[in-house]
Amino acid sequence: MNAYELAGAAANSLRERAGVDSFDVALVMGSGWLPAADAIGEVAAEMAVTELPGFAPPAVAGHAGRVRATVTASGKNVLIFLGRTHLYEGRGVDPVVHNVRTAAAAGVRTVVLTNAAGGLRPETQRVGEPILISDHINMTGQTPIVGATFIDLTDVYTPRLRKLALEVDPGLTEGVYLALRGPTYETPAEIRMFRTIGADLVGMSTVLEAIAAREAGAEILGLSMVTNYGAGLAGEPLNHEEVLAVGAATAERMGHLLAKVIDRI
Ligand code: 8IG
Repeated sequence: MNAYELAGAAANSLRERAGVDSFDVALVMGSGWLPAADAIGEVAAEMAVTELPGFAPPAVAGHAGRVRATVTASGKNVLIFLGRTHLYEGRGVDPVVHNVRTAAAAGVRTVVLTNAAGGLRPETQRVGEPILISDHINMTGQTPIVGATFIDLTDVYTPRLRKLALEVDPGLTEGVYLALRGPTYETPAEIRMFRTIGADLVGMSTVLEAIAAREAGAEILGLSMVTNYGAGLAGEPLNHEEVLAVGAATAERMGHLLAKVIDRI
């Protein structure tokens, strides 16, 4: 079975387990975004992703990702992935984008990708702030697409969805997300280079999923939560308690933002 057939099998299993014929929207919840998942709607079913074909076992024992089928107030069927597989786990690209391919095979036409990221613009960005991803720079050295399939990436992060998010929360700012394989963080010299080439956020996820979603013809909304500043930018590194406190304080704003955007898609 190739990666696309495997996603089809996972989608069929998911449909059966959730008792839903087709899903409308998929949400991928990165670190810091999990509490926001509860604001989306009524939970219809939830399982460990490893109960579906093709999902990688957890990188950390006992921390398998979960997938939740949710129905919104307006009756939209939303698939929520709680956690994701990262490229730095060393399993290659296909397991990283299996979530998005499974969602697309289950009917999803809109994918919302969220993550936690390092902020490269402490002048204008606050820790705990959600930022709309306007574009990306893929420095993972990877792509989920094999062969002569030339995908246009002019509008990866759908302008219509960004506009919608800005209508729901006019205080949002936008930024360019730069992705690296990780798992190392950057050196201060690398952070200076990334600022110079036009990045506003740095992280280890999202771009490969975005490319796979574009290949599947889905529309994409991307959101980063700034949880720290890039190496060498802030005077003092933030402590973990501060980061968690800011995350908890903004979870409600995130949940409402996502719920409102999904209802207006
Ligand atoms: I949260 O500063 C988070 N994820 N590469 N650099 C990279 N990934 C991150 C960072 C960061 N912060």
